[in-house]
Amino acid sequence: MKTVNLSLTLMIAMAATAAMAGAACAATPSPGLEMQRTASQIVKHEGYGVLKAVNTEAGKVQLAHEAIPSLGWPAMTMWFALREPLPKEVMVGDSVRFELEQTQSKKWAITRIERKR
Ligand SMILES: [Cu+2]
Repeated sequence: MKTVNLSLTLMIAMAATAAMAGAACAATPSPGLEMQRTASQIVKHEGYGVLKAVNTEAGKVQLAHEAIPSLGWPAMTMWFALREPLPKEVMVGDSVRFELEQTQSKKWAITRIERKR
């Protein structure tokens, strides 16, 4: 009798768990969950190059960057948006180390830039 009671309790518990799981799947994900997923997809890449020009108003820098293996990019000269203002000590002609990430609109932005020492 004890065994029957136990398995019945177990079945009820399992049914309840299944119902809860079903409800969770049917519910639309909360905005918080969506944000976490997006954040975990952002990958940072590291690059090196020379600062060629600065457009302060547009918040952009032109870099002659070395190849970036993590992106499969060859060396080239291009403009990048800056996430934050350029640090004062970084000047045109400086060798720099920078970090890049892709924004939600698929554009590349520099999240960190510093003089290479
Ligand atoms: Cu490039």
